[in-house]
Amino acid sequence: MNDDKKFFDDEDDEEEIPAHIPSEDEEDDENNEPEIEIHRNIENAEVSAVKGEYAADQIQILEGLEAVRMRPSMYIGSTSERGLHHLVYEVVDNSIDEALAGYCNAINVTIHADNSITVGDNGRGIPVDMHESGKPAVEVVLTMLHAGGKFGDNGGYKVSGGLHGVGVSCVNALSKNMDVEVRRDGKIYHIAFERGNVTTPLEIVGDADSTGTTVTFTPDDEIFPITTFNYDTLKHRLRELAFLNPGITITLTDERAENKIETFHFEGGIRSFVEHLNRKKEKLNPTPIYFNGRKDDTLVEIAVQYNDSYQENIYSFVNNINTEEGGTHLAGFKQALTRVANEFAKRHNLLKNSDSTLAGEDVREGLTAVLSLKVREPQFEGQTKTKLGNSEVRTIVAAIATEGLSEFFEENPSVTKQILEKAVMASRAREAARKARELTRRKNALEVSSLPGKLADCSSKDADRTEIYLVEGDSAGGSAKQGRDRRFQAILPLRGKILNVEKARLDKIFANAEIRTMITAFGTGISDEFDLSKRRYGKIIIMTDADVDGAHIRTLLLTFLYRYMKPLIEHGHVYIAQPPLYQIRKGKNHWYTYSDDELNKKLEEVGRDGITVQRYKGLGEMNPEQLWETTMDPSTRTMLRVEIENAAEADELFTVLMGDQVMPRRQFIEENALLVKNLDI
Ligand code: 0RA
Repeated sequence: MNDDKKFFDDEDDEEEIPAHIPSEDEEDDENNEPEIEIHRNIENAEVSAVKGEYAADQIQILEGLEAVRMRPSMYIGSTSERGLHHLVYEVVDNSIDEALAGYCNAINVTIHADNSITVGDNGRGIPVDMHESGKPAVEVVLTMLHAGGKFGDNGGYKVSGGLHGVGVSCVNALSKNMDVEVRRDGKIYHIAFERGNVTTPLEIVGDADSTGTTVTFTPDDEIFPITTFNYDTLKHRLRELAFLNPGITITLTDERAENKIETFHFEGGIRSFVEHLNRKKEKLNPTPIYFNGRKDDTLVEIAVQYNDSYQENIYSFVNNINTEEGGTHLAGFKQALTRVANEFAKRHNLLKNSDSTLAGEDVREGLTAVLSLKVREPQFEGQTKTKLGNSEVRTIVAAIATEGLSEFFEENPSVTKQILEKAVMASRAREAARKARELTRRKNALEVSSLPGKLADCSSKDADRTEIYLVEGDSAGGSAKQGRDRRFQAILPLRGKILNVEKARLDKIFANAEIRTMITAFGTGISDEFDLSKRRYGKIIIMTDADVDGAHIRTLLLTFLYRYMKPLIEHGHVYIAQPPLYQIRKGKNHWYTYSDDELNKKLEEVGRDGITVQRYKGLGEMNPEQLWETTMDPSTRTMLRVEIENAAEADELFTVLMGDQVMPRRQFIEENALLVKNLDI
């Protein structure tokens, strides 16, 4: 009995795989000819792990939970909000494992009014029989670190304990209270804990006519500085899990808000995922390209849909873990796409002599793709342990993708031509950009100083201390230049509107003076050539007026930084200055306020008589001293650091704000009107 059959129901559809696949980029080639089964268009694809027989004595006991409370970050990454939400994912992953093993199809997550969380599933229920230690298995599972034995040696894909390899026992250790209810063998069992210690031993509390596990926990405020769960953060991950595991229905309920409830269930799996990612874009192929296949224990699913933007968006997952740093699976996919696209383009004469070949990045312009793999023993590498290292996976994915893409291209020549004509345009733009860039470089070499003339640089060269202010307009630029501390603060005044990079290719971007100036000043280069270590400043601070134009310029700048210098944002180098909206004067005293609320509070406090209130229409109305005092002095200013909580959502935000479609933008503005009421209209 092999449950994998559910996933691949056309087992005998074996095909020849081309032995040689050209290598993409730096990766080296492997010549072993893989035996890979290719399967396409399987409706309701379902992934099932091989079932492992469970026995209470298979659970290994490694260590107690004190270690987790002593060093929580070692187990859950951090005790920040990220770590807090990780607690929920850890429990949910266990339920997902039950689903992958074929025993569970419903998971309910509830945020209670007191910020406790319940995760319920209809799986087999955590075993309750006696373990050799004399304790019931459920107690062992919840109090001993790494007590697993559920999968592992017995087969199956280790999904739970994923990113940090922990388990529900860690959640227990870091919870003020935990209540676990198991429905199994016709009975309801209950056990309770406080900070990982049993407070109510396992007892039967009723009869059950179903099976499953319900875990309720309250994160420990001795461990987590913030214990408030964010609905959208949980929603995002649960929806992602529902896309990746199509058989499952996941609900999320928020009892803090008037019983907000959402259900996630996607029969289409990663096809629906790709449609979701592209839902606000103009599509080239109306239905996503979908294919899957396997070799030995490695299962591969890929969905692809092109849109008319200039961005590439590939999301890859291994055992439900988002491999943000990519890895061998991603390299294999890119390699296949580049090769298949070039073959098609040559055969259909889409390339002029001068074009030679399409580069990988050309073929990925406007690409949205989701890769989902199940790998038996994944090796996660990289800084955040989200880069797949297994070398055999590259060949497997390349072969499956070559086959799947070739077939789609052959069967859909007109859409494919559209896609590849876009790639040809991208290739020409890239070539033009390269020439423009070389021209700039040569010019720079001849000039005395290669830095742009408008830049008022700082004297320090220590990129950890220095800052550059991007300032809207020459007059504010003037004030900033006079008000700054020139030892470590540089000022770059930006004139007029900068280019909307969301609607431009690389050649246009290099032709834009304001953008060229920034690239030179920052020192890092852009896109593929970006090099964080070459940055000339530690902080890039966007300082625009507090009005609609200022907001627009700020968004244009952020769009550019996000699309072409993303690591600057990812590493926390990008900030937004917060200039005051009002100055209040009374006699010899003065105060600044940064919002209407704050203004009213201050007016209450100091009394409204005799008072003058100045509303700053723009930065230019502040003199250099005022600008320093309110916005630039590191000892008193407040700034916002720009963070990307979620790449997919950030991408969508920029698409909506800066892209072609008017309706989604209008909708966004309507939905967020309350948040932007401070804008000067
Ligand atoms: C250990 C062994 C088995 C299942 C589980 C744990 C399990 C854990 C969680 C956590 C949340 N929901 C869960 N569901 C199951 C295997 C049980 C068997 O073989 O009967």
